[in-house]
Amino acid sequence: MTETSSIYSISAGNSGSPMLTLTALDGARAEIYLHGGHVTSWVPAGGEERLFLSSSSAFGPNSSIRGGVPVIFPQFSNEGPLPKHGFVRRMDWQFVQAHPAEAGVTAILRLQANDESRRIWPFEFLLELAITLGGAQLELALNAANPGTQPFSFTAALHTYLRVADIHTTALGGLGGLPYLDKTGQATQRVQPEGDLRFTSEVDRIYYAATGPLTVREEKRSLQVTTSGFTDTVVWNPWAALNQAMADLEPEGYRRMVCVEAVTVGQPVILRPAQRWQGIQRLTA
Ligand code: TA6
Repeated sequence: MTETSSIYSISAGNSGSPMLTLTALDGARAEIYLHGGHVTSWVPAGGEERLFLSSSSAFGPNSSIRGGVPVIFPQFSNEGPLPKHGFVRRMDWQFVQAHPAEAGVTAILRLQANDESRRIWPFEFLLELAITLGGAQLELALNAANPGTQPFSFTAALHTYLRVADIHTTALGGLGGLPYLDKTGQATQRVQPEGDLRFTSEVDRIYYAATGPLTVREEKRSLQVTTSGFTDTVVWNPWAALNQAMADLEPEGYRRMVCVEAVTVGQPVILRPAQRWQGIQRLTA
């Protein structure tokens, strides 16, 4: 299974699952499982790991990886009749190519409609994930196309798990004063007071029509999150009780993660035959 060039290699990752390693000339590095088209590690040039990956995560067929950047399509969460967060995070994507880019290095992964997807969702789709890294930045561009003859509508997300040293001393800037749907308990519409979001209990929020820029501030470092194409932002931390109930989230894992998600859920996208859509999330350390 090993395939190598100076900028990428494909080898056996956890549970023997095929894993692409991308390395830019400046040393920036990412690991991506073909299962789910799932980025699980990102280390900026001269920096340290910026993504959270649960040490209790499953990696096998039909499972979804807990951490990194799950690709959510064609349904965000339980907002529709399909399995929660859709199905592409559980499917094996195809590695198309990796090449040098102005910003460093880009890899392209692809997933298209197949017998299994048609049993769940009877539409023809083509997804491409372009992963570009170099310097202090990771850019993930999710491209969806409709090569079929029927229109379809979808919601989608890059469900990014950021690694933090301690959630108790982490703050998220860029959402102050905005309305959000609080999904902890009974879904309730609320407004965040001005200022940073701090974490003291479970957080599960959809900020509709909110796209940042956002800043994750920690005691010793910060990270900027920008998007284009996506319309909404979701912030999630399960906190202690839910963490305990999740077999694939390592003990106390909630302390070391926060999900800052680029999402399109408020207004589903309608793709007619031959139309394309693109959503991008950029992380800058
Ligand atoms: O995006 C936030 C969310 O929908 C939360 O409600 C929480 O359930 C999380 O995603 C994880 O979902 P998962 O299906 O991966 O356990």
